Amino acid sequence: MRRLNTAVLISLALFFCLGAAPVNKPKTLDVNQDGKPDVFYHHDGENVTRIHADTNYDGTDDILVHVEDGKFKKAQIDADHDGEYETKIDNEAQFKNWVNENRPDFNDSLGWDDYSCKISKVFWKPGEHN
Ligand SMILES: [Ca+2]
Ligand SMILES: [Ca+2]
Ligand SMILES: [Ca+2]
Repeated sequence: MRRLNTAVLISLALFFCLGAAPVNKPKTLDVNQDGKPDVFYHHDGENVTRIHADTNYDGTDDILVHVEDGKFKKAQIDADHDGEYETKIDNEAQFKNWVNENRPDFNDSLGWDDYSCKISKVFWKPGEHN
């Protein structure tokens, strides 16, 4: 059984290394404009599927947002930055409030009203590059 699992894992690893995964490179956003991306938007070419962000700019992700079918599913937050996601929020409005209260810098990049936007609309907001 263990050997079988190993074989499956190796095949999966090869599969991802050789092709499939890099097709849709995550879009990134540099919130504090220090030249390093702080928010990563994974997408399937159309919808955002997952977002992770480093909201205290220490180089380690501390917010993970799961999006399913263009809708907010849940967020995991490492509010004390110890590497463990100890806070879970599965309510969209609640997450928005949390971001607004705790990470206002990220209101525009995380606290979205609508996750169902097509990827192109999400990234080229009015007033930004086109
Ligand atoms: Ca940055
Ligand atoms: Ca961080
Ligand atoms: Ca933590």
